[in-house]
Amino acid sequence: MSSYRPPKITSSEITPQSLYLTRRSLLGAAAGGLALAAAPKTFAAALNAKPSGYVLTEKQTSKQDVTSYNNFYEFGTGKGDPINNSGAFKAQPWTVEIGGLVGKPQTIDIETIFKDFPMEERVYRMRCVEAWSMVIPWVGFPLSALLDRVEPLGSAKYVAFETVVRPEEMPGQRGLFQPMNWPYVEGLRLDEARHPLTILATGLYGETLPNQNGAPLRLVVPWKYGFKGIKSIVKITLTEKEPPASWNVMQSNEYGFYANVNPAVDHPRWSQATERQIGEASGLFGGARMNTLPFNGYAEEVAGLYSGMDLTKFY
Ligand SMILES: Nc1nc2c(c(=O)[nH]1)N[C@H]1C(S)=C(S)[C@@H](COP(=O)(O)O)O[C@H]1N2
Ligand SMILES: [Mo]
Repeated sequence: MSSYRPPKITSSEITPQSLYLTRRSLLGAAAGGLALAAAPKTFAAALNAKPSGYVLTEKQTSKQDVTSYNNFYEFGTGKGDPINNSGAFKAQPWTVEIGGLVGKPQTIDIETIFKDFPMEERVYRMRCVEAWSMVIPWVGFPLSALLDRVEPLGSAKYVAFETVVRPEEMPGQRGLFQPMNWPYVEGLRLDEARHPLTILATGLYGETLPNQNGAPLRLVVPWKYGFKGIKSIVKITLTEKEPPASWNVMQSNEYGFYANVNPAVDHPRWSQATERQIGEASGLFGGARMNTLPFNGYAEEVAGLYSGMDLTKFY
């Protein structure tokens, strides 16, 4: 039996500018007086996990928090809206259309995905651009396995993703206030999409994905800000040109296409140097803070993808 507590968090996690400025000066003044948790080791290839598994050894965010504190604007912009407003959403039956610059375009249903692709547990850190973070035990499979099946052409350089549009089931897509244009879209460079850390998640905490977390299939790219992890995917298209990405299109000076987690480059309205760990003991600013790590702690694995880029710049 599961009973979810009512969401206790206010609709916006974004630090108001006044508080942000106060915090910066406090941090400066305290000069180490505020204990920032030491950066943990990112992940260890767990000895007893499946050969390709990546398991983070940090304490996991509770299932309660992972499934009740969400960003999924199709169900509303409040953190509690996705769990409260997604009860009527039908994640099955479901099909994903894969096409564009591929040799074998096809539409795959979710049952086939579960049957054909062995699922793995991947415990990853997730860092939202709003400066909060979680550690989540996902269930999923490498995106590269799905890409192999459709046989990308040599001309394919990017992968574009689209979320479902169903105003009848998604209250955030109907009514007077529409927070963004639908469908929610995202994209990756093909080499990012093929990186072994990049997965399509079908579950968390050993169960199928709850609607609020992007059922039945969502992207997880652990070294990028959370908004790259597009939910409830219905379409994947291989392209030659960089595809549009919703937050980047809406506000390109605040959200880059690459959106790699980077503590050295602040968001124009708040610092990205530290993050609040959801569910940790309340501290001065409402949660334990730790230093944000370059590439969210996955630099060793992925920094090579960006060797030509100046990491002090915004992308
Ligand atoms: N379709 C869609 N995907 C989305 C979002 C959204 O609003 N719509 N929000 C993104 C943001 S900002 C974050 S931080 C993560 C949150 O994932 P979670 O709720 O599973 O933790 O989903 C991302 N994927
Ligand atoms: Mo986010």
